[in-house]
This record gives sequence, C-alpha cells and structure tokens, in this order.
Amino acid sequence: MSSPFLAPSQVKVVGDALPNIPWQDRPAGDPSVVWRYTHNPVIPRNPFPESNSAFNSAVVTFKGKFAGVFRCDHTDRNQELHVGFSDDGLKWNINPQKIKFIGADPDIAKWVLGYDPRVVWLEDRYYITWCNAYAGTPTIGVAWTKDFETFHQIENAFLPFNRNGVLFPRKINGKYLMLSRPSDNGHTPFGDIFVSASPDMTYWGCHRHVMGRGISQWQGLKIGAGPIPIETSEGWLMFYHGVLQSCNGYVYSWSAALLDLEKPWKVIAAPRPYLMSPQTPYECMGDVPNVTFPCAALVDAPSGRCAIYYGCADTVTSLAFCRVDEVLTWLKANKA
Ligand code: BMA
Repeated sequence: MSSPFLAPSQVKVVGDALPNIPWQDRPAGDPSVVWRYTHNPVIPRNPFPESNSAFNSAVVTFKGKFAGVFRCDHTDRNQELHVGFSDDGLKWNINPQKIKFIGADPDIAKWVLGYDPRVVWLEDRYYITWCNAYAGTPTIGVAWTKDFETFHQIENAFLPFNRNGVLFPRKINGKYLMLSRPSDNGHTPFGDIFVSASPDMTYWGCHRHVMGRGISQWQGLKIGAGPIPIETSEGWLMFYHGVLQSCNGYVYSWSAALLDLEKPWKVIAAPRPYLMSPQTPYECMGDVPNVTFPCAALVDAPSGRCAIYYGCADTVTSLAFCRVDEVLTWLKANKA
C-alpha cells in the first residue's frame, strides 16, 4: 500500500467535479488549514417565522444546484427537519413546512422530533439519517428521497441510544456502512465512534469500534462523525466533532481523521489538535454557546476544494473552506 501521506499533488479525491462549489480563497497571510466564510453565518436563526434556530444541517448537490435537510428548532422548541434549496450554496430557501416522512412501518412512523441530519447520494437516491426520537429515546432514523419532495422513511438503524449516524457514500465490500455514536438519553458525558454494516439498509451488524475519545483535551469527553466521509487515494477523510468538558460547560470543536478504505474501523491517522474551535461571536454566543458542529461537506474532486457546513452555537449555520490535500498534509504533521 502507498504511503498514507503523499505529496499534496499526488492525493486523489474520488468524486465528481463541482465547479460551482461555494468557495472563497483563504485570506492572504492566513495560515489556517480551515478558514471561515467572511459572510458567515449563511443561514440565520429564523429563515421562517416559526423557526427559533437553524443549524447542524446537511447540504448536497441536486440537479446542478444544491438542496439540503435542515435542523430547525421551532418557537415551541421542538426539533424539526425542513427541506431547503439554493442556486449557489450560499443563499438558501428553507421550506417553512416541516418534512413529512411517509411509508414507514406504523409502529415507528409517529413523528416526535428529529435533529442533526446528514444526507448522502448513494447508488440511485439520497439517504437521510438523523437523530430520531423513538419511544422517548434517541436512535438513528433513516429515509430516502429522489426529489427532495417525497421522503420515504425506513427502519431505524439501531436500538437506542444512538446519535450521529453517518453513512459512507458507497458500499464497501458489498455492504452499506454507517458510523454512529452510542449515547445515553441526555447530554451524554461519553462517546466513541463505531461503524456498522448492513446488506440492505435495514439490518445492521458487524459493529466495530473506530475511534475513541480522549486523544487530546478538546476531544476528551466524546466524539462523533460529522459530514459524509470523503474518499481519497489515501483513505476516508472523516471530519468529526469532539467535546471538551470545561468548568463552564461543553465546548464543541472539530477536526479530521483518516480511515482505512477497506476497513474503515482502522484509523490511519487521528490528530491531537482541532481544526476549528468556537472562536467567533456567532460560534460563542447563541442558544448553546461554544458549539461548532459540522454535518455536511461539498467537494470539487479535481481541485480538492472542500466547503463544510457547520452549526454554530445551536443557533445558525456557517461555512468553512479547506483543501483536502492540505488537510491530509496537516494530519500527517499533527497525528497523535
Ligand atoms: C449534541 C446535539 C447537537 C448539539 C450539541 C450541543 O448533543 O444535541 O445537536 O449541537 O449537543 O448542544
């Protein structure tokens, strides 16, 4: 096998060209591997009157433009999922009507609340995973759509308690794979990343431990997968969040790790430092201060340009940019 860290020009990102990726060059003189969009946040807390906050949301390419599933907490503070569309990935129209999932077995279909969606194009459709309330507990809800109009719910992936379900964008060795983070029923004070396999998107097994918390302080309490992993010639690039338990509450930062292409429960490299921590006013102030929480990444494969959507302070949604080859080079220099 080749070295996990070739010179940047040799890194191949697997995927399509996305010449219209939302993008802003790194500010001159800024040494950051990940840099923020200067007009953040891109989605305000109230894109429609009933919304208290719009954050931790998932964006994909759709018909040459962009679509997404957005976490909007309503003014009654129930966590809901909404569909949204954008021509440029920057200005978003979010449907004020929440998504109504159809087709699920009536025993699991009763909608209570849902949050932290991820969306992936897989084979011939978009799959949505989210933290789904079932029997008063969090588990991973799963649905699919082809048009972002009709959403077909299928079985919950796991027994409670579980959060941060993130699908890989293709089958690996004939199986669908999903990252997740077993949790508790509250603000879980622990959590590692696991991966599970399924032949049919219904029955999940072969559970493997991927990565543990505690590599360094910012990820000392718990970690969870973020956007859909990005396939590269060196391995799966997995952006993930990590939580520090400070004397004043939880602090959510994020970084990137590299997983083996064939056996993604094998970590090729995990970093000691974060790539981004809450530092701007919109990340440090809001309904839950000090939270940066990535849930989606767009990639232009030929150039390696990457745009990451992340929730800020459980209130608004922002954009950050990086280059895949630079992240891998950074990871090599900063691996634990
Ligand atoms: C986690 C999830 C996220 C949230 C974070 C910080 O447990 O609920 O949706 O962003 O806490 O409140």
